[in-house]
Amino acid sequence: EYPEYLNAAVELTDRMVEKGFGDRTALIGNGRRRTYKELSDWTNRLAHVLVEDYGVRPGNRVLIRSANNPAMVACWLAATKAGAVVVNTMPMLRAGELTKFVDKAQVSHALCDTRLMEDLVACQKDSAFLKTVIGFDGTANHDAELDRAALTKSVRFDAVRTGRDDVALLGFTSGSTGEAKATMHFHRDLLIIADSYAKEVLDVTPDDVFIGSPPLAFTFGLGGLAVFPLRFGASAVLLEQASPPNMIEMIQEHRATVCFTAPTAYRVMLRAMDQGADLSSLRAAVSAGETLPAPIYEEWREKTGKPMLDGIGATEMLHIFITNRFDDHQPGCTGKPVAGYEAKIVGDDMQEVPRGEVGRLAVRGPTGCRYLADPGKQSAYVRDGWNLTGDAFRQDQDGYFHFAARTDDIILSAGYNIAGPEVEAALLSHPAVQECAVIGAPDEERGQIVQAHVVLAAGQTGDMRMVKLLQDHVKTVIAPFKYPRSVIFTEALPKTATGKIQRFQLRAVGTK
Ligand code: 3SK
Repeated sequence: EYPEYLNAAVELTDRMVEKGFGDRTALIGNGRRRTYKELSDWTNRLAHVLVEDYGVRPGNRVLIRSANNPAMVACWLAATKAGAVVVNTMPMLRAGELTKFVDKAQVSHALCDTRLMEDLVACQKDSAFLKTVIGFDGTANHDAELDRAALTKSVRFDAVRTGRDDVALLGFTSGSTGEAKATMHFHRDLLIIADSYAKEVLDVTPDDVFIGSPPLAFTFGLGGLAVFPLRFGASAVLLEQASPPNMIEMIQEHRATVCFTAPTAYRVMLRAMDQGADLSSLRAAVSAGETLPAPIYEEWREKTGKPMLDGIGATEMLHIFITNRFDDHQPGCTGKPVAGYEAKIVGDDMQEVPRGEVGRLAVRGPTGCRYLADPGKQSAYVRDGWNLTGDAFRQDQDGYFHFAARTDDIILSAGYNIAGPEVEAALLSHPAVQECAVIGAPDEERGQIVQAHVVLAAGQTGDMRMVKLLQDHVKTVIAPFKYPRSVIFTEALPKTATGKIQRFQLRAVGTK
């Protein structure tokens, strides 16, 4: 359906102006609003600078280092217009981590918010690849090298005539193992995720105002906070500090209609509603990145009268591929595949398992995994044309998909297969538990035992009485053999910068 030559950034900016959206607000951030016309002009000027002043050529890998703000979106679009392959990165990455990305992607140019230069300059020092680092003003006051140069350039730019199947984006993922892998995505992929998920499931209109917490460096954030709004003439509120209290304030200020965030933030929003916060403008609350506990789904529905849209995505697939719908949703269920995608549950032999049985989730559709320079990982992820996402699911008799665990979160204890997230959900249904992560810890007798790492709610004490209380509670909620034989109280759980719990870190501690 997409033309042979296609530049995704042109479709999201200049084309929107052509379609009559020029005067509508595209981006809100750092105290300013930018219309589609302003965004189109801004990105064209920046693209001129990249090509004429810094020699960016089609296919060059360009790294962007920034928090979520309109300037980061403008840099991403400008580099894409120039035919570069963009690597978006989060501000919290340190020099060592940046070096891994730069080396793996062979990054030649980096665009960096001037407030975040130090680690990038340290990374550039010894790099065989990164030759040019250009500062931009993340606050968009045009007070940095890139911005000053842009002021002298034309607002017209002939974007590079990229093919629809040319790589536009490298999405880095550390998955559940912590090892950095780069996934390649084409120009057309960036539009497909909007034309499938955002259109079919969210039914986005130009009146929508998007908001959320995931970094633009994470494809969940890039889709939800940039591609989806810009594809349909809607607006995006970009928050450098996306803490739940700030998000709550901004939802109210901008009457946001679509929110992308993780369950923990929704939990804080529910408490804020108890204190009088007005989140009634939200028509869509998208939850992904972590399993949505049924109690949060239920309470959201009770308080707002609307469902929370739980979905599963993967950086390898670019965005969400199985989801609930506004008119078709259940607690503890991820729903059905997004239009254009198919999913099935298979065993290790790739044969479909009977309905109701837990197995490996296999998915295929218009986007899919292409690892950069990693044939071993590629052939493990894509088998017989199906993407194996590393998730264990079951499909019920009516075709709905239910998450069981990450494949490596299945605990094998005394011959039983126990899904860690099921034990987590049981623990979370106890009011004393604020957050928890369940892993398999090595055990001589049972092979593994269920071990819970628990952050208690304020005012609770982590003593033996609490251990017994939680163990007994789990035994009343799920089959008693699944109870955590070991309970460890902790102040905080290890998480990725995108908020995913790093269970592999807890496992590593357990084996030391
Ligand atoms: O859950 C995820 O990991 C994810 C990754 C990329 C895009 C979307 C999602 C939900």
